[in-house]
Amino acid sequence: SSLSAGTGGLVLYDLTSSAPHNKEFSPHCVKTLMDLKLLDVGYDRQRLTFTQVRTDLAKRVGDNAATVPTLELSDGTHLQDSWLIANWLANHHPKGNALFPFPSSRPFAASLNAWGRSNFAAQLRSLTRPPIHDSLTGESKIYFEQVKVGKQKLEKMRAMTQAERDQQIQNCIVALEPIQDALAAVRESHNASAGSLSTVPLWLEGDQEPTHADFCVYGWYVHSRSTGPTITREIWHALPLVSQWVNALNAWAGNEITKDF
Ligand SMILES: N[C@@H](CCC(=O)N[C@@H](CS)C(=O)NCC(=O)O)C(=O)O
Repeated sequence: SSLSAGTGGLVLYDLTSSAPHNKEFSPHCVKTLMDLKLLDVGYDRQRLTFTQVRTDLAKRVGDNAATVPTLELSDGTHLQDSWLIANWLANHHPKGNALFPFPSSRPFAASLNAWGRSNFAAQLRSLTRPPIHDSLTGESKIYFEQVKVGKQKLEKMRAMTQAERDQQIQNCIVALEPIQDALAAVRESHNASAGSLSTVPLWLEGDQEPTHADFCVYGWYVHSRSTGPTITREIWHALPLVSQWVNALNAWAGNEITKDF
């Protein structure tokens, strides 16, 4: 991979479940993994459990509230937060513009981040938390149950009926409708201007390559994968353009990234 002067010697601190699963399930870390792939930046990837984030990483960055993704720069400073990292890469990498190629790219990606947190995640949460808890071990499992979610809430999620689960799945599909609409709009404007013979755009901003906007949504797809293949398929392959987009991004991400989902 091509290292430029500004982006050499990077360390990415990323979240994982405990060995032997080593699952990638953090919606925010996925954005950074994909940003770095788009720019073909080399880095040392340090995959941490919740407990390691709360102890080792917090100590390293000198912040008890440390979160991942955290990017450590070659001068030892740290960028915590996927949005800050994306903007730093955009400003410091020679091809950084690819993350936010248009004047509308930052507001668009920011709106997708808000959609993820306040809209999609609210519907998905009760489906992902029990299986994520299952994939953890030791201190991380206890932390997730008692501090992050709460024992009673987790038990309530586990006790959901099939009908309640199906309702949550339907709510997730409804929450994905604006994404389907955005993909449809990109195609429409492509067909209006470029004609039907040129390649149909696959990505949310209609460009040749995916952009940070795509990664903001893809992070939630990866997070959904913790529910297992059946629920993932029900949610993400219900709407045809979203389904195509997911398949295209999985292929683009490649096995090195997708093997951990
Ligand atoms: N604003 C942050 C959110 C990061 C975040 O919430 N990270 C979670 C993992 S997805 C975390 O580090 N959690 C550690 C903990 O809960 O102790 C971003 O987008 O980077």
